[in-house]
Amino acid sequence: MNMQVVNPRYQHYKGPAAGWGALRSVTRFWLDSKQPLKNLRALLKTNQNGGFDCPGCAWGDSPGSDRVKFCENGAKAVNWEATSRSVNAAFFARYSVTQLREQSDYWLEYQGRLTEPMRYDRATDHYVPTSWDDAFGLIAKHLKGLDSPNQADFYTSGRASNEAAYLYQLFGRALGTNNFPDCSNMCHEASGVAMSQSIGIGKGTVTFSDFDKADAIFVLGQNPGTNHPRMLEPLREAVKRGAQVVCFNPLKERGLERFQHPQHPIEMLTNGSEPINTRFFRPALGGDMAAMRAIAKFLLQWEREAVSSNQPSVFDHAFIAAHTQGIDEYLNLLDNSSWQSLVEQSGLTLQELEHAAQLYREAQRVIMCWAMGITQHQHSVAIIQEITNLQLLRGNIGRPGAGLCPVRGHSNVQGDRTMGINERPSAELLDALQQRFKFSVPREEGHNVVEAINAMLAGETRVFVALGGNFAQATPDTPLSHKALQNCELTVQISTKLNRSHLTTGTNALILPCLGRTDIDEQAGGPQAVTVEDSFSMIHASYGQLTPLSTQMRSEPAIIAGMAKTTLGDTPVNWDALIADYREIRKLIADTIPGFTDFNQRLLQPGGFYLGNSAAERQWQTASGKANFKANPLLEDLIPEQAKRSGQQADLIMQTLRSHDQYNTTIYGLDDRYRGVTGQRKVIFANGADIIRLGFKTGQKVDAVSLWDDGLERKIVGFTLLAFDIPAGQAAAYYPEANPLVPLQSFGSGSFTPTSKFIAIRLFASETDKQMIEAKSA
Ligand SMILES: Nc1nc2c(c(=O)[nH]1)N[C@H]1C(S)=C(S)[C@@H](COP(=O)(O)OP(=O)(O)OC[C@H]3O[C@@H](n4cnc5c(=O)[nH]c(N)nc54)[C@H](O)[C@@H]3O)O[C@H]1N2
Ligand SMILES: Nc1nc2c(c(=O)[nH]1)N[C@H]1C(S)=C(S)[C@@H](COP(=O)(O)OP(=O)(O)OC[C@H]3O[C@@H](n4cnc5c(=O)[nH]c(N)nc54)[C@H](O)[C@@H]3O)O[C@H]1N2
Ligand SMILES: [Mo]
Repeated sequence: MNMQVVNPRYQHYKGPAAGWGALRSVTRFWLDSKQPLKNLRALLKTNQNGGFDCPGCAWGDSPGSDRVKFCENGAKAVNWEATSRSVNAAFFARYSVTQLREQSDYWLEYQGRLTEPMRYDRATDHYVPTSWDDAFGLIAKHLKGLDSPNQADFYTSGRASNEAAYLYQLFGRALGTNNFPDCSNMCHEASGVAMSQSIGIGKGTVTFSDFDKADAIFVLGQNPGTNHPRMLEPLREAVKRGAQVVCFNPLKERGLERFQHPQHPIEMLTNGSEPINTRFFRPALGGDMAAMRAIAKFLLQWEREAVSSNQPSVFDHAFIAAHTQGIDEYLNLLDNSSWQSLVEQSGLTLQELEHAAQLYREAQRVIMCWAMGITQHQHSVAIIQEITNLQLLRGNIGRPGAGLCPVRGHSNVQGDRTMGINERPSAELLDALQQRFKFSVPREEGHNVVEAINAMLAGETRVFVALGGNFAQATPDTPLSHKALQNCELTVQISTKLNRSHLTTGTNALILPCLGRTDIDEQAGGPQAVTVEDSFSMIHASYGQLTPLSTQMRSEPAIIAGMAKTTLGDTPVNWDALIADYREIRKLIADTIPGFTDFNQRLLQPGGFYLGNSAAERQWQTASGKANFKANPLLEDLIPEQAKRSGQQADLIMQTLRSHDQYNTTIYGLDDRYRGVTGQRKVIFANGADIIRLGFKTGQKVDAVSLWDDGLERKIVGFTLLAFDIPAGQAAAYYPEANPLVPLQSFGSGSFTPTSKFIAIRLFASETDKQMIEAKSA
C-alpha cells in the first residue's frame, strides 16, 4: 500500500465481507506501517482489558476476554496511527503551505505523525517550530484579547477521551462560552434530539446481550461491513439462530449480504461465508420515515382486525397505557396518511411495505439500528421519531432483546457528549459545574458546526481551536468552510496527523501534536489510562501500548491543561495536578457528571461498567414523564424549497458515503473493495438507465452542481460516472470529495446536521474532458 498510483478499475466484487479479502488488506497496511511487529503486539491489545480502545468505530466489545476484538478496519486505524513516519520541522521546512495544499488528502495523512509543535509563519508561508510555552502564550494572548469569550469556538472530534473532553469543556466554560461545535453535529445529532424528546434520553437503549435475544434486528441506513465490521458477527449469529435481520438500504452493501468470519478457521479455509440478512429493502433516499409509517399503518389495520375478530392484540396495550402518551394523535395521523403517499415517498411497493410490516409484527423483540443514512436528512429527527413510535406501539423499548440502537461513529463521540461537549448543555450540567467549581457558568447557548461556520464567515468568531478532527474537510460547502477558517485571527489544531485543516489557516495558526489512543501516555504520576464510552454506554479504560515517536508530543489532557493554565492561571482548578494523575480528573467527573460515582474504583472491573439508561428501565425523563408518540407530518416533498427555487430541475438525488478504505476524511487508500472500485475516488455511482436517460456514457467524466437558491455555484469537476446497482433517480459519491455540493444552509430541522445524504444535483459533460479533447484536436 505504498503511495503508488494504481490504474483505476471498476469491477463487480463477488467475495463475502471480511474473510480473506480483509486479511489481505490488513496485511498490506500492517507492513506499510513500517513497524509490523510492534503493531501486531499492539493489535492484540485492541479492546482487551489492560489494552487500548480501538480508535476505529464506537461499536461495543463482545463480553468475554478470550476473543480477538479487532476487525479489518480497526486494524487499519491502528496501523495508520502507529506509523514510524513523522512529519517534523524538516518536513515543514521542505514544503510551503501553498505547496502542501496542492497535495491530496490521502498524501497529506500518509506522511506520518505530527511530532513537533509548529507555528505558521505568514511571511515565508511555512510552518516553523515553536516551543510549547510559546504556543500556549500565543493562544492565551488571543483569547484574552477577545471582546467576549463567545468570539472563540472549541471544536471536538469524537476520538477525544473522556478525560480530555471533560477538561476541554471545563476550560471553555471557565473562559465563559458554550461554543462547543463537535463532529456529532454532523453525525448522530438527530438521534440525540429525537430520542430526548421521545423517550427522555439521547442514547441507545440496548446493550450487547440484547443482540442475542432479539427476534428481529432492523438495520437502517448503515453499512456495517465497512464502518462497524464487528457488528457483522452478532448479525450473522442472529441469522444463524433464526432471527430476522431486515435491512433498509438503497445500496445492496456487500457487508449486509455475506460474511466470512476471519476468526473461524474452517470458514476461511473452505472460503465459505454466511448470510447477514434475511430480507433487504431498497428505499428512496430519505424514504425511511414513510416506510416506518407504512409499517405502523399496517399494524393499526391488523390491530383493528384483531379487535373485531377477538384475536390477540397487535399493539402492546399495557405498555402503551402505562408508559406512553400521545397515541391518539399519532393513530389519527396514520389514518390520514394515504397509502399512495407512503408508497411514493418510501420508494417501496405496497407489497414490500406489507412484508416489512409482517416481519416486524412476527417478532416479539425487535432492535432498530441506524446510522448516517437516517441522520443526515432534512427530516432526520422526524424519521427517528417514527422509528421510535413504531417501537412504542409494540412495547419494544425497555425489555430484553428489544430497543433503539443508534450506532455511533467515532470511538468516543458518545462519551464526549456525556462529558459536556455540547453547545446546548443541560441546566443540570451547568448547575453541577457551578456548584463544584464556583465560577459563573455561561448559560447562553453556543454554536453548533453550522453556526460556528456562519460566525467565522461573519467575523464574529476570531479564535478557532480544534481538539482533533478535520474541520476543513468534514464540513459542508467546502470553499465556504475554508473561507470561514481563513477568516479567523488564530486557528489551533490539536492533531495526530497532517490534514487540510492545518493548511487552511487563520492569520495565525498552530499545530499541536498529540498522543493517540495507541501511544503510552507517561505523566509525573506514571503511565496514564484514559476512558471512553461505546454505543452501549459501557465505560472502560484504555492504555496506550506503543512508545511515542517523539518526546515533543503531548497528551490531549496535557495540551488542554497547558492552554487553560496559561490563559486562566490556576483557576478554577490546579491544572498541573490533574495532569500528573488522571485519576484526579476522574474525581472531578465523578463529582459533576451523573452516573460516575466511584469512577476510579469501578474502572477496575474487567470490561468496564455500564452507565445505565433510563429508557431501558422504562423511566421516561421527558416533560410528560412518559414516552411520547410524536405525530410529525410527512414532508410533502423531500426536495427542499430552496433547491426548487433555484429554478432548475434535479437530474438525480445524491448521497455522500464512505469507501472501504477511509476513516472519515482520512483516506487509507484509493480502493473500495466491496463496491468493486480500485485506484480512484472521484466517482459518481448512478443507475445505468439514468446514465442513458441523461445522455451520458458509463466511464465518462462529468461535473456536478447542486441546486440551491442563494446564487452560489457549487460544483465538483472531473468525476467518473459509473453504472452501479443503485435505484433509479439516485446517485452516490464519496465524502469528503463531494462535500462542496452540500449547501451550508441545507441542514436537518432541529438537528442542524448537514443533509449529506440528500443533495439535488445536475450533471454535465466535464469541462476538464472537453478541454482535453480541444487540446488534443488543436
Ligand atoms: N472504517 C470506517 N469506520 C467508520 C467510519 C469510517 O469512515 N471508516 N466512520 C465512523 C463514523 S464517524 C460514522 S458516523 C459511522 C458511519 O457509518 P455509516 O452510517 O454506515 O456510514 P456511511 O458510509 O455514511 O453509510 C451510510 C449508509 O446509509 C445508506 N443510506 C444513505 N441514505 C439512505 C437513506 O435515505 N435511507 C437508507 N435506509 N439508507 C441510506 C448508504 O447507502 C450507506 O450504506 O462509521 C464509523 N466507522
Ligand atoms: N458529506 C459528508 N460529510 C460528512 C459526513 C458524511 O457522511 N458526508 N459525515 C460526518 C460525520 S458522521 C462525522 S463524524 C464528521 C467527522 O469529522 P471529523 O471528526 O472532524 O473528521 P475526521 O476525518 O474523523 O478527523 C481526522 C483527523 O483527526 C485527527 N486525529 C485522529 N486521531 C486523533 C486523536 O486521537 N486525537 C486528536 N487530537 N486528533 C486525532 C487526525 O489529524 C486526522 O487527520 O464528518 C461529517 N461530514
Ligand atoms: Mo460520525
